[in-house]
Amino acid sequence: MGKAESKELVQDDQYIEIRKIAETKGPAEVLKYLKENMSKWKEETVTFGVTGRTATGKSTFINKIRDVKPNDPGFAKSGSGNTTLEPTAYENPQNKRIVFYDLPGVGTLEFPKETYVSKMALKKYDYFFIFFNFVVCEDDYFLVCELLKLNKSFCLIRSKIDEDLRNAEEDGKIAASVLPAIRKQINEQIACYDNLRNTDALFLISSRVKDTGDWFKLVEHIKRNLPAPKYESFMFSLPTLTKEVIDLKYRALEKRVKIATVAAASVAAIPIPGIDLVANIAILVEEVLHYIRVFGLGKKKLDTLEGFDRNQLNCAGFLDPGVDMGKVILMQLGKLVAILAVESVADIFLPIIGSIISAGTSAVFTYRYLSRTLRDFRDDAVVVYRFVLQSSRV
Ligand SMILES: Nc1nc2c(ncn2[C@@H]2O[C@H](COP(=O)(O)OP(=O)(O)O)[C@@H](O)[C@H]2O)c(=O)[nH]1
Ligand SMILES: [Mg+2]
Repeated sequence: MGKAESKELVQDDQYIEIRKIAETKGPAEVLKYLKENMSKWKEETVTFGVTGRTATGKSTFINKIRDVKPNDPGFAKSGSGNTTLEPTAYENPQNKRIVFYDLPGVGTLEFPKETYVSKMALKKYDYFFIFFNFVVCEDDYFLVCELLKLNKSFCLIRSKIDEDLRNAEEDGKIAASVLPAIRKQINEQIACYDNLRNTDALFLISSRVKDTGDWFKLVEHIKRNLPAPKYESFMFSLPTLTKEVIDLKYRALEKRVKIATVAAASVAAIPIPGIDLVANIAILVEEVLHYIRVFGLGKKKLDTLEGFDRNQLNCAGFLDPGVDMGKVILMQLGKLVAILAVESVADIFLPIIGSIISAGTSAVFTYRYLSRTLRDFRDDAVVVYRFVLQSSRV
């Protein structure tokens, strides 16, 4: 295991940089670099533009992707049939730097094509969702071409597929054939547009029925088209739209475990007696809190699930009011230390750690503890997701 991991780390740009800092400037600088980089995503702003004709499902989508319910602050009124007259900002309550703008549709009397690009300040957005109902119309295509000129990423969204699935059932059609048929029909229709032929940016979704549609593919498209820290920031505050989102989060957090471990090793290498444990516990508290938030396991969130027993979760020990996180971690660490054979941290992270310290047990425990906690919390997120899915089917 150690060897494969070492190889993986050597190829990673960030690790090459850490190694350089370790060799030239020493462990204190490594720690500083890591702390700054681990929270970099918090400073990222991500600005999404959501556009398309009235009643194509924009407002409903904007609520769904932020997990905002009808009585919550910032709920986007859906079904009003009103045309938005100016860009309206909807922040993600988990992270107010991630903003979805409901944009007026293009090609209306108020917003003719000629002035749309400048009036809407399209340049400021990172990514666009273009909603349509049955066909992609000339005005949608005009926008696509303008976005391409501006070198902006976008996707085409056909929403409400739960309705198609329901209708198909009523009509006695085979459910599995419904979505491929819709996709084929749309692809044939947009084949006349040079810039959309064979597009990889068409997604069929439902904002109403859980686990339905191309949500995962959509998130992957966003991943390919946003700079890494922006994507990370977006994804960390994404609700569990499908089970696969939990895995995406798990993989992104796994990378942080490695970084936190190097941070812990750097702390251990700073020759101030006593500081190592305190600083490492602080790193652990921060990480554990972060995992809880990312997986949507906070007490407030869980309290909204009627009838859910949170004591069944691995993270339950962290959710009691006024809990001392550091103490819980220390206790859990104590148990872990008792069952783990002490190995050298160099076995796990040879290329970097070798240049920081010769050996350090606290970094090993950081690695083992965080890996295990992350797996446990991922499993918790799956338990919660299954519960929500079950309740929505009752
Ligand atoms: N069944 C179903 N209805 C939807 C979905 N998305 C939106 N709607 C409904 O379609 C209507 C128009 O949606 P809305 O979000 O207001 O569209 P907007 O005008 O583009 O913002 C509303 O009655 C929504 O409840 C969906 O995914 N499934
Ligand atoms: Mg709307």
